[in-house]
Amino acid sequence: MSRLVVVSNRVAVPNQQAANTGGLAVALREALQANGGVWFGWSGKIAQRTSSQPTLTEVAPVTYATVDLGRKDHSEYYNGFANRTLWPLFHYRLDLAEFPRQNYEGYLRVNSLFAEQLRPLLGDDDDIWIHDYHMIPLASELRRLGVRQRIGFFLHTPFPALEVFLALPSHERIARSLCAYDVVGFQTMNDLRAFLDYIVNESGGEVLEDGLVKAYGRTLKAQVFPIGVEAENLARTAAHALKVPAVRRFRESQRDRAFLMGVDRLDYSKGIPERFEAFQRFLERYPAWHRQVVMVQIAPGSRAEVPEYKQIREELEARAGHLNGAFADYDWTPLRYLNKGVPRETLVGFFRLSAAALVTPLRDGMNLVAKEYVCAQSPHEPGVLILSRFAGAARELDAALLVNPFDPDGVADAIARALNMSMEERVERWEAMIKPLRENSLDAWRDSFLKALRQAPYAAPSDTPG
Ligand code: GDG
Repeated sequence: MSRLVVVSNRVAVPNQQAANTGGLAVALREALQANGGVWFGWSGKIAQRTSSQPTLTEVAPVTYATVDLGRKDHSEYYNGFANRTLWPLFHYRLDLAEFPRQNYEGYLRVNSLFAEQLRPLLGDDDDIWIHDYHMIPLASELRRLGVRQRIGFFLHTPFPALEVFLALPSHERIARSLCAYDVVGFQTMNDLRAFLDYIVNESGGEVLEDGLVKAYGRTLKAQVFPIGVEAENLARTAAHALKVPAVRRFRESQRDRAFLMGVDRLDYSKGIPERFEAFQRFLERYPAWHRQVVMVQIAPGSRAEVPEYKQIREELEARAGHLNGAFADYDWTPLRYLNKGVPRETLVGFFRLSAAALVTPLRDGMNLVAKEYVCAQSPHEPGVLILSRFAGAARELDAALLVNPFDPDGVADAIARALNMSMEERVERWEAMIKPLRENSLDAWRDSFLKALRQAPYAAPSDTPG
């Protein structure tokens, strides 16, 4: 079996405090350990200058290769094009997307530099798996350097509808870069369809019956691979949840109150202000629930250097203060807003304890919180998932209470419905949701992507350009 090379913006180097040590990092590391390999990406450090070669950390059989970014590269590539152009655009926020050419050039420059630093680490039979919107041009840069190995790409975010994508001045180059891969993976059919729309209507390419794409002189496979979670592991952790002191303390402090839960990276795509508004509407319209219910929102900060993220943080502080000012009493605070992360065990414990979770992004590639929440429930007394129809997860979890996050009254009604739901209905909905989550676990997702990659090339020998 060939070696695997994983490339992602952040690298989970063992024994280093990395932002990225969740389930996904563990699943990728397992794949690397199976046959040996390399994990390449940004170190998370900002230096005076971008490193001229990667720092290598060997933890046999895996080599972790990380690059420090200079301030200008970090600002143009990461804060700039990745997080102020592609991220808002891919989440349908044209109002927030900015298109300075300098940032686009920085994005291409860093990708080309990554390609040059990765090239010498590659073996002839390696399979290369590149993750997410930060790295779209990497395959075409590697191909330019003569790399012929199989290269796959997985997009964790949505791929936007044609009319939205066309607003990107560099749409042609980005789409052409996607076609330099052998396999391009998306979270949902919606995302795949949007990409194929571009191929058919804009690239002059074609989509063949077996799902193959022919465009820009190449043949590749574009396919849906909905990312999963570690279902069994979460269930095991959740079963011991009440042993976690923080979880027990919280339960004791709330006596018999029902508890609603939200967990999101602090990001405007997650619909947190809209959720606070919906909770406020619920309190206004369902006064019988006053004192009987508490909502906990956990929102660790992210991308703090990007102005839109500072803004949303301030907005949430103001809204939380306003809501509690209007409704709290000396012995009841309806909204607990924590602008920090909590340990995973505690989080899973809160999932288990809560009556319902509000997962209401305005747009989300998948949303793992929704899936983790379901896995953490007790089979006999599960909580209710209130889920945005605009999260990729809504495709598989259609037995959740699906809501439109732009409609606060509708979400308020869903909260009331969740709190009043019979145990029989809760169990029925939960059983319908847990089944696909067990079948399409995180490991199964990883393995099916790698299987598709290892079946490349998809072109008939006579079709291969050059
Ligand atoms: C991108 C796409 C797609 C959150 N707060 C805490 C904490 N978390 C964990 C959650 C979950 C993860 O972080 C967040 O994943 P999401 O999927 O919800 O969202 P993004 O970060 O935006 O991820 C998304 C994903 O990639 C994978 O493809 O689903 O659509 O946007 O695992 O549990 N974990 C701990 N403490 C916290 O306070 N321990």
